[in-house]
Amino acid sequence: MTQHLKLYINGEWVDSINPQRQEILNPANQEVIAKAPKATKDETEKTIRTAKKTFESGVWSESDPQERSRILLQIADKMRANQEVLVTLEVENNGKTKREAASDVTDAINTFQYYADLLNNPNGQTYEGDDDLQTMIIKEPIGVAGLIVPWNFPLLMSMWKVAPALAAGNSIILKPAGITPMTAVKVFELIDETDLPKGVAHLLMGSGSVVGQTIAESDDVDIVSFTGSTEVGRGIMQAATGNLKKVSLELGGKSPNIIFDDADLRTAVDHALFGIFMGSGQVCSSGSRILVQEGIHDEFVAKFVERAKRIKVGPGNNKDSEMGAIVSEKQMERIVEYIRIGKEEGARIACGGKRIERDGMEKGFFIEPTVFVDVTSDMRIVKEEIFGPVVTIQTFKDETEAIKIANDTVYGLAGAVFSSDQDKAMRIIKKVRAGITWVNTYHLTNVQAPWGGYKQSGIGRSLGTYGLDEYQETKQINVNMDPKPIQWFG
Ligand code: TAP
Repeated sequence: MTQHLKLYINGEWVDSINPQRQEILNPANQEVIAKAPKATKDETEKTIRTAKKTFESGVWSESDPQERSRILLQIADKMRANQEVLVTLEVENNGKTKREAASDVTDAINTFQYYADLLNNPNGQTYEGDDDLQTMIIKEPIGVAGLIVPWNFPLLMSMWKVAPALAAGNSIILKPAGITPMTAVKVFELIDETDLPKGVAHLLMGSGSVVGQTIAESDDVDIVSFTGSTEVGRGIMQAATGNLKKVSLELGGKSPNIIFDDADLRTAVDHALFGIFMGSGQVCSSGSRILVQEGIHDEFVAKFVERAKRIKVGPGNNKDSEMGAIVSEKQMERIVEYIRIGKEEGARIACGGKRIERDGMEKGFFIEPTVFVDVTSDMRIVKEEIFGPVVTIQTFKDETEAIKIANDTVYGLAGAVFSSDQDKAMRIIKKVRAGITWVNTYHLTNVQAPWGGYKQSGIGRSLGTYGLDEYQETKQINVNMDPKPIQWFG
């Protein structure tokens, strides 16, 4: 039976007054799994006002850090008890494999656990200055946090924002991507069972141009934290100028994966495959530009293509599937169009290049792992983010050229180097203009480490202590420890 989703406002599940519904599809077979409400501008504004009122009441914003920590742990515990349900929902709604979804759910739980633990640490600084002046530097919540997330990691991207924003004491409004609300709804059902005061956390489903835009524009929202495309991020920044709200942006990428001829080839091929084809390439930090040193190009391509051809593509809930569906027909068509552009630009397809419509995948959105060779830096497939299982392989002569090609992009999210010479690897990675980098590995990271990009890949950082800072104001309190006149005048 199709599930009818509701909005979660002020601690209640409510229908939208808008009769329109968004059909939520399983991208592996196009079955309708739910119908989601599309909140109106009025409903969004009303929710923002409620969030603001709750913030001003102090019920959460002035609560003890220990109390906030306890409730974050409640959420983590409830998610842990519902791990299987969350995995199933993520697979059904996003199309990713069970293995990928399970890893996302674990990481989401760890994010709550991490921020709960962080709240038990000492916070702030003190400084003893001249004239008996004692200065305290303290952190406070910002206010109402609007959290807007994309469809590629529906659960994880949401929880990377929800956990630190709540930890800091803010009131929050989460807007999931229109097509992937299922795991966010489930987590809010779990949040509803915890001791989080009503009115602190709200969930609004609806279109980006209505709900998202209203959040970005509102004078009553104090921070908008957005993950998504660079294009929409730019619009959000403009919309936020009215009240000069804080803007935190995690945007796109076109990340270089640099492989030197002294790298262990088997390891480099293996990690490069993971770097691009994990999540069907719909990952902001994907290693979508492989740069290989001249001497090993042919051998690398032969080995890489041989492995790419063997990747088992199929429905995410099939235990043999190694790469799942593309999230939507629209995204699949975008990827197919880029493959067409690549061919037109003169690049050569070494493998893949087509939609898969066989073996029970006829109704789903599946694309073959696709490798382009004979590419040049000026091609659109090398410059623009495709956000699918499509990779380009270029060559470079030496370190100088590797750096030049790697940094020849408007993005600066991620990058990797493979070499058995650690000194060289460090020299190169420090020159890659990106916020998330790897040496002899790809994608792996920790919740303790800040995540975000240089250049047009964003502003600010998620995770770690930096991730908490994003949702906090910093205040200095100066205390005169020996009050007496200073006689500045007269
Ligand atoms: P977007 O189209 O940018 O959508 C992201 C979110 O913004 C969705 O919730 C969307 O709502 C909403 N939105 C759309 N128009 C809006 C507007 N005018 N005002 C406010 N919100 C608006 O991205 P996507 O297609 O979902 O995701 C793919 C992109 O996200 C890729 O470029 C990828 O690189 C990037 N991404 C980056 C990261 C990091 S960590 N850097 C992580 C994941 C994804 P609707 O769904 O209703 O349109």
